[in-house]
Amino acid sequence: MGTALLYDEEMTKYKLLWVDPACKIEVPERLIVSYEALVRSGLSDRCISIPAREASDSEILLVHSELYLEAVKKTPYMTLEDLKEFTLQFGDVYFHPNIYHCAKLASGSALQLVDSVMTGKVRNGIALVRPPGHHSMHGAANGFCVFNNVAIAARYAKQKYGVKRVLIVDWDIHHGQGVQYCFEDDPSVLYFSWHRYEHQNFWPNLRESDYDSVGKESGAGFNINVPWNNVGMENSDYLSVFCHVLLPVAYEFCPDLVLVCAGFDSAIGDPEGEMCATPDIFAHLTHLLMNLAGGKLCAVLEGGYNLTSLAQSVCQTVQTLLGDPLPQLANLRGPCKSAIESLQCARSAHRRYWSFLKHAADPPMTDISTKHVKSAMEEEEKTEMAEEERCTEGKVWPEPPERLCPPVCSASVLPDDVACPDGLKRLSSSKDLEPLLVSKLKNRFRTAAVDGDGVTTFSRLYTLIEKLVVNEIRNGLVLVPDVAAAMMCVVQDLTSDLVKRVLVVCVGKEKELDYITTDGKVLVVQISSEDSEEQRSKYYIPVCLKKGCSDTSGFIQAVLGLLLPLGYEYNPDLVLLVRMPGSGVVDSMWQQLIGLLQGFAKGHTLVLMQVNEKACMGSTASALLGHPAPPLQDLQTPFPEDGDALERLRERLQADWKMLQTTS
Ligand code: X5A
Ligand code: ZN
Repeated sequence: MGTALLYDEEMTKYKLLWVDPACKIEVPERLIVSYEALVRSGLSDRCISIPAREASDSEILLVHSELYLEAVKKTPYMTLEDLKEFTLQFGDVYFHPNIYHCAKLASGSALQLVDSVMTGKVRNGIALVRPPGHHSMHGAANGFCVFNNVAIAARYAKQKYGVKRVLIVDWDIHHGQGVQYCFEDDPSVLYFSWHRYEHQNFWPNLRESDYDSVGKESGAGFNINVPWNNVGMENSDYLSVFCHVLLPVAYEFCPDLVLVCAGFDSAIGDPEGEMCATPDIFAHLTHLLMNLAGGKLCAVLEGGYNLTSLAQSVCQTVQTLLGDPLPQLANLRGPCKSAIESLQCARSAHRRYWSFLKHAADPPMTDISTKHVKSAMEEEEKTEMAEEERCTEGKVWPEPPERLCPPVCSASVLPDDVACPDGLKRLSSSKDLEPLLVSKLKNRFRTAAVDGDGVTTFSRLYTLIEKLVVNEIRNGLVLVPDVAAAMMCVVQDLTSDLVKRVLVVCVGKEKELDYITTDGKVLVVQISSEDSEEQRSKYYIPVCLKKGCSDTSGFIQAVLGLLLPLGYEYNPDLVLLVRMPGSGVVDSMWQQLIGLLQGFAKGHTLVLMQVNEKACMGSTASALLGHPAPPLQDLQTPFPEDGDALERLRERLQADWKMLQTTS
């Protein structure tokens, strides 16, 4: 199952034919540089190339009016003067004799992509198209857009494949008002958009782009706006909104298909967005959506006007769709004040519709929607920055680091009588452990456990860790007789010299965990039914669920709202995932967890399981190999006391972990 790439040079063959400062950034080179970057990096060769086609009239009419379609149909025959005149009735858009043809190809490309994903020809894919789509409306072109490619694709998927729920994630820096209008009263399509807003002072200056437009009638709750009231938003701001707003709702919604309005004007260097998130953020945004809908994700290009930033961002997105390891994001310091206000407002506007947001705090005291002028806080936050530094032409940023795939994706260390799951490489030989290490191990286990087989297992495990560290192997699955003991030994003996920071995720009960160091070399997050109130270390974080790990609703809430932000801020070099025997964690949840954790430490995850838990080896292996996790269906309403406790835990930890902030 691969990744589809849709591209047709024909869509580079229209351009602005007169002077219009508002439109001069929408150039054919946008598509050319994006595609060339994919070719140069070798990524396009790894994709399955799918031909574009024109969308038919009836497909365009799924979203647009007959009157509008008939009007656009005439544009290929218009004179320059007629085209200018025609253009004037719309906002920030231009027409060209070939744009109608390109617009049909753009929409048709999105539909070809949906077909490829829905028929199982590919797992996911991207369509590089011009003109973009998300601003165009029922009867109007707008914001460089002629037909609403993604909206048409959503209706098409519902009609042709009987898709019940579509999630549209619009990470373009402009509000896709066309998409919002199309699905406002439709609970089968959940639309999420963040956008530069500046209290309605930024184009398209709509009141209805604010966080309080939540959808109408039966669609109430299915439209999520996160307005950015400042420029200069960074990686931390974007990830915080994903962890604390989009993902909880997306998991509760449980889509059958994910469509992305993939605009890259939200990246650093873009003259429209003026934001500061780096191109590698799109690797993570993509990754965080790839375990929804069983991996069925279609990205369709929208904006992106800094050619360098655009090309890099497109490559990061495609490389992630292909399953390559994620780049590490260093120095995430939490969202800025203005971002916290925005996400707090969005959370509170939606808490009545989504049980996963039920415990969200009230909106901040000063209701940000009423302020159409910059607050003192916003003035202070960004104005001391020299205008020149904000000026995007002068912005520089390092090229995203190379994302090298280790020669081996997944390896296993197993007792000799246990069969190795398909696709995993079994480690069977290993060099002898240093005597010092052996004596340490023997000491730890005091007697029986570490002679004979024990030493062999641990020497193989040590070999595995060494190979993870030098990027020879991406991840591993280890079966041991005693997970609790093995965990202590991995953390305290095997990794201490090799790895700077280990994130330990412990699923289920284990008493001794709090003995683990508190010097920051290890961060432990434990999810269980055990209440250990007395624990207060920054690096030992017990999460208690009333019904334990078998409560998938509580579990996924903890993962999205706590574990992910903590992991991003901690930025581990290795993730150790420990499955305590009898934890009760549901298989699909377990796979989701493994999938999501692969966003950390360049995918270096080590899974420790007890030998008698062979039953879940297959699903563990599948997740480690990068197969999408099955959706978490029929989630129950979480226990209110668990939501409360999680919220309190987050509040308590906010002083130490800025990525947990959701209130100002
Ligand atoms: C698709 C897109 C932006 C239009 C900006 C007009 N459109 N000022 O990014
Ligand atoms: Zn845009």
